[in-house]
Amino acid sequence: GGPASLSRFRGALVAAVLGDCVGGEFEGAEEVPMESVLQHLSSLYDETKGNGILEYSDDTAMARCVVQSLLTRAGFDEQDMGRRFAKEYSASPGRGYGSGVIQVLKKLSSPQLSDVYQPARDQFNGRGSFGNGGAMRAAPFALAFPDPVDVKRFAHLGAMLTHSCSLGYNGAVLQALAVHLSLQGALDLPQQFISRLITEMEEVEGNEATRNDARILKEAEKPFCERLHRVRDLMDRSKVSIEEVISELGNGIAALHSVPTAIFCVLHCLQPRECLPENYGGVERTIAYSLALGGDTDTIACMAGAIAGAHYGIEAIPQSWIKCCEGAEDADMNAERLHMLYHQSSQGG
Ligand code: R7I
Ligand code: MG
Ligand code: MG
Repeated sequence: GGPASLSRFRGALVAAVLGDCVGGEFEGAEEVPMESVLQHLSSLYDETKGNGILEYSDDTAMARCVVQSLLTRAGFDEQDMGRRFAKEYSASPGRGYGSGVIQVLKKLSSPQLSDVYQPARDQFNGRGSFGNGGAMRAAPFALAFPDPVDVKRFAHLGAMLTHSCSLGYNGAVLQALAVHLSLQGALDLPQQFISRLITEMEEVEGNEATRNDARILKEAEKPFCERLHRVRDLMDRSKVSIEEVISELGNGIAALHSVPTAIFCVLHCLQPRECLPENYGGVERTIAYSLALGGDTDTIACMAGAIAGAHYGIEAIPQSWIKCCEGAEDADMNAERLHMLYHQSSQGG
């Protein structure tokens, strides 16, 4: 489809859920042989196994709250979104949430809470979390707002409900921007895509809060920009090993060690790769490759899935995968609603 087509919206939201559901199998595994990945994925082509056998985790649970809140409020409402996170957590606490964020989610359910951003600020001795929990649920912001200024602003605020460290929320901004650009068809020109992300993040990271956090955590002055340059270096190379990707970009639970990695997975899988089956389409390649990195596989595959799905569209996703993953059909329906909201706002209504 063309820029911001319905197919791209559906692809983005559905592939994010698939990445989470199929990635759960390997979350936390240090090394994942591609053989194991392909074996795991082969069960998804078996139509008889349908009916959501693979459950989604916190990544999708929270993204669903973001979607519902954006749709119900027809825009960003921090009180509503915070309440939905808290309610979802108390209804299904066993979705594999990060160990720190649970405290925030418990505090968010308190009726006495006056500042909805305060619980997140109290995390990790007042520094806030740099985990990837803000980024893992950032894609819907790109599907709700056509203007990149809004995408950045609301992805930031939406992440701040749980992640107040700049290395956490800036990861969410980066992820939302990547989905935004991909929706516009920007992945047709990969070099330009990465350059635009770097230009955007130069501005996003050009402030005191980012410099402070980076200094305290001993990172480069603009941590995400630095990582995006590494992504560019890696994508220029003809051969890159999994080990190099892990050592250059990471595969961990910090946003800094997973969002640039997810972006790399998408870029690397734009073309067929020797290590991946020839009959795989782009979304399948991207998700399979993300899982083979090990580490935070559900989250990296979820984020890479959203970006890739926005590029290839829903037609690139096997029906049998959708049937096997809990919440994938819901995501498909919600994508249509977000598509309407997006095009309403772009008409100034
Ligand atoms: O970021 P968050 O929501 O976790 C998301 C991850 C995804 O992989 C999900 O799939 C799920 O498995 O969890 O949860 P947080 O608890 O905010 O952050 C995750 C972890 O990052 C924390 O439990 C800490 O181990 C680590 N972390 C920090 N450690 C030290 N200092 C995050 N921020 C800090 C910090 O400032
Ligand atoms: Mg998870
Ligand atoms: Mg995870």
